Formats: sequence, structure tokens, C-alpha cells
Amino acid sequence: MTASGMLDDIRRKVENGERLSFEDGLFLDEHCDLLTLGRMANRVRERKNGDVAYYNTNVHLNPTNVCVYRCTFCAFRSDLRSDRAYVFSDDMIRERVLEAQARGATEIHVVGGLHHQRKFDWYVNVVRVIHETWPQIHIKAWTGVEINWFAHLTKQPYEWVLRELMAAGLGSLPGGGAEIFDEHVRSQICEHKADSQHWIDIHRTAHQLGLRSNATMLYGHVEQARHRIDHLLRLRDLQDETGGFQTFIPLAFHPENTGMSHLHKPTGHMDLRMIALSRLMLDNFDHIKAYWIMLGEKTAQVALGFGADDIDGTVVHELIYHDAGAKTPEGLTVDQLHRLIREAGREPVERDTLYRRVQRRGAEWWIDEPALSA
Ligand code: V47
Repeated sequence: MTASGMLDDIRRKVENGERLSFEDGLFLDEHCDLLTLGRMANRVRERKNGDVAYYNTNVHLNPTNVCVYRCTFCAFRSDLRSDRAYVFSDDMIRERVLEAQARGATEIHVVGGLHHQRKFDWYVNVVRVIHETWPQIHIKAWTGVEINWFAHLTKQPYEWVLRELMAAGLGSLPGGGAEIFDEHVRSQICEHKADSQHWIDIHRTAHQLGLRSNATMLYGHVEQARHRIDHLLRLRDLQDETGGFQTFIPLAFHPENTGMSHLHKPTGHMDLRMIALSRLMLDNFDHIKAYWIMLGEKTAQVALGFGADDIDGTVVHELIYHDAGAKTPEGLTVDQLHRLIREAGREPVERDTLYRRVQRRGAEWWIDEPALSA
């Protein structure tokens, strides 16, 4: 088929809500111009989410940066004996939770390093301390890679690990650690950590236990188009099976202070292409997030016209991207988020982690039922 025939065929599929194939994805990634890609993705976004763009009020907590792994893309990790190494005490965790409460946050996002000397109980305790300090906050904690490490530490199955964390107050899993599923690329960027199949098995188990989770893809390093499409389709397959993913977040590689600092940061052009491509390929995901921390506020705002319906949140205290050279502020106010969303022509809706509408009166907040997404 000619290139224009291929594009016509894809346009027709998108218009009819038909699923795109691996070959369609590869064609779009390698040959389709940005505006055509964006227009199609925006059509899909509009069908799924209308005029709404979501944000949430959240706070990040990275309880330690000490990590047994040495992923080449990571600037955040530290050796145990480095001057940079830190570990939060229970009091420091409580202080962060009380700050989150004062800021009116509905979610705390917790990820960190895999500390050589901490046992599983320490990670459970992080969740428990947060939950006991303020039971109302949703705890989105520990990526699939961390869950895999806990299973290794305890020699217990994923289900057991997840149930222990749920009993302590875990509310959902963030989408990190997915990187790129292709085994060859993965061996170049994060050789020793949980492999793709483990990451997928962990999210499947979480979904079976009733936990929702997110998914990510780290792009703009040594991967190629075929690896990106393969990654998206593996996620789409799992979503067909469980329906447990809430949102997909394409993560642009930030090279500063990493083992791949010779690479260039992805351009705004590529960032927008990845947003649009994911919207088109992940037909069974309700939401695509333009994570402003990593895209920058300006690109994230434009991404709302290229397939994204979510801009993440107020954030505060983000370290993983800032250690890798992100120039974005560490947090945005609700007013700033509203302005970005409104100027992009969307209606800002504050959601909780599970995409339910948050209502506020003064310092109080509560959740409107029923759930906004299936
Ligand atoms: O898994 C680490 C990525 C992820 C770098 O679920 C880097 O709502 C770029 O997953 N350049 C962790 N990326 C962050 C994450 C996340 C972020 C926001 C929202 C959610 C969610 C999840 O960050 C890691 C890795 O893929 N990462 N270092 C870097 N130098």
C-alpha cells in the first residue's frame, strides 16, 4: 500500500473507532506529520473526555534515594555511602503528610530507591505512617519494580506483597518502572531490575486484587519506533484483559546527570508526537497524561490539543526529574493549572487518583460519586 493509502486507511479506522495495528502504529510513528497525528488524537480524546481536562492536588514523597540498581537513565539514585544519600524518618514522613493535608492534597505519590539495608517492613511502614497520619489521603505508592523487589526480599508471591501493603493503606500503584518493555533495550538501560514480564504480571495481580494502576513509557533515549509501538501494544493487551489501568503517561527522557548524558533531551515535537501516538494506540485507556513536570508547562498545555486529557497535579517536592535537569518549578498552584487548562480551551476538573470529581468548600474536600471512569 502507498503511504497516502496507508494514512487514509488509518484515518478511516480512527473515525470509525477501529483498533490500530502494530503496522499502523509504526507508520504513524515513522512517517505521519505532527499535525495530522495530533488532529486524529484530538478527535479520539474528544470522544472519550469531551471538553474536560483533569488535574489533581497531590504531593510527592521519595523516602530514600539509595538504590541497589544503577539504571543508566536515572540521576536520582545514590550509593549507600554517598554524601547525597538520604532516608526519611517516620517524623519526616509525618511532616510531609501534614504539609499535604495543609495544602488540601487528595493524593500522595510515593516512589524511591531500593535501599540495600531496608527490609520489606520498612516500606510497609512508610505506607502505614502516611495512612495513620491522615487516613483520608490516597496513597499511590511503589512501582512494579519496587513490588518485584519486595517479593524478592520476602520470597513471597506478588499477591501476598500487595495484600500486606493494602492492609497498611496502599490505594493504587503509580506507573513507573515500565521504561521500555523490549528486552534488548531494557538490558541497555536497566539491566538488572524487574523485567517486562514481571512488571506486567505485577500490574495484572494488582488489578485482580482490585487495585487500579497507571502505566508509563520512557522515550527519547536508545529506543526506536518499533520498541515504542511494541510497548504500547503490550499495555493494550493487559488492559484488554483486566481494565485496571487508569492513565498512560509518556515520560520524556531527561539526560542531565545520568549515564546517558551524551544524548539530547527529546524535542517538543517528539513530546507531542508521543502524546498523540499513545492516544491513538491505547484505545482502551480512558486517560492520557501530559506530565507537566517533565514536559514543561508550555508543552503540557499544548499537549491538551494533541490527545492528552490530564496534566497531573500540583506535585510539590518532585526529585526524580529535577535531579535529571528538569527546569520546571517543583510545584504549580491550582490557579496556575486552571489558567493552563482554560487557555487550552478545556474545562478544568479536579479529580482524585481514581478519576472521581473532587468537591471543595473552604479547606474541606470530598469526592463526588459515582466514578467518572469505568
Ligand atoms: O520509572 C527516571 C522515569 C519514572 C528519569 O503514575 C526518568 O501518576 C526521564 O513513573 N528522565 C518514575 N524519566 C516517575 C513515574 C511517574 C511520574 C508521574 C506520574 C506517575 C503516575 C508516575 O521516572 C521511572 C522512570 O521511567 N525516570 N529518571 C530521567 N532521567
